[in-house]
Amino acid sequence: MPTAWLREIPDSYVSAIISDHGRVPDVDKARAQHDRYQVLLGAAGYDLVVLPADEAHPDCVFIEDTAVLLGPVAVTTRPGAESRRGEIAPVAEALAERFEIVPITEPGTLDGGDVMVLGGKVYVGRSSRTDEEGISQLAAVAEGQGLTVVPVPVRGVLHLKSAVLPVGEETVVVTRDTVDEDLLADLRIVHEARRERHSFSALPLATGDVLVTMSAPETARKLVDLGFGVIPIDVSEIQATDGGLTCISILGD
Ligand code: CIR
Repeated sequence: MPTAWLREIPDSYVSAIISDHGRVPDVDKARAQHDRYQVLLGAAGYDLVVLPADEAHPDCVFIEDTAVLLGPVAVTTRPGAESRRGEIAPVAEALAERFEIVPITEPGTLDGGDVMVLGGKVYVGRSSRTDEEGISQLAAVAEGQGLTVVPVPVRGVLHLKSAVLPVGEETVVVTRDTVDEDLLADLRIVHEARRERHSFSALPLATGDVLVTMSAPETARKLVDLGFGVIPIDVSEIQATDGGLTCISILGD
């Protein structure tokens, strides 16, 4: 049975890191949206492991940033934002029941939101949060499993998966002018609709359907036209603090 690891939203979520594009979130509404997300994952057949919130870590709901699953290994990260480094331990403890834990160590930094595993390749965003050393530590694990690592410099967005969203085995939705698309040459690229810039996020499910943000209907329509089954969900209060649909879970087989 596929498993989804999630983390509850603390009251301190109002103090999450917010970029210039963001705003202070409504915590009650964020929790209702997070509940709905859990219902949809459950309906798609995922076994849910929901870790408690940590008031000392306002961004802890963004569990994706804390670990990357690569086969039998969970690479636990060293987040680029210092205020987030204390999020790792409880996630590592939960994942240790199923995976060998390999940590990213100082001085490297890596956020899980910068890592996209697709088609036998591991694309890693070089961003304000993930540095060269973090990428090379991740690459050592990935290459040991026969996976090719493709570093992808990202600009104007927080993470690689803020702008390059996998929606299927070989298809990604890309926000224009954020990455060199030649680096994604093996993949089919669908562009985010121009008037929905930075509104689209997605999460492909084990069922083959794709969760998509309700704030990007034109982009969702492009996917429907390509034959994808899309399930819209409102995560406005997650997007308010620069999150998306991938970042609030870690999905495993
Ligand atoms: C942060 O700035 O770290 C959080 N407010 C948002 C993290 C989003 N994570 C993700 O997309 N993987």
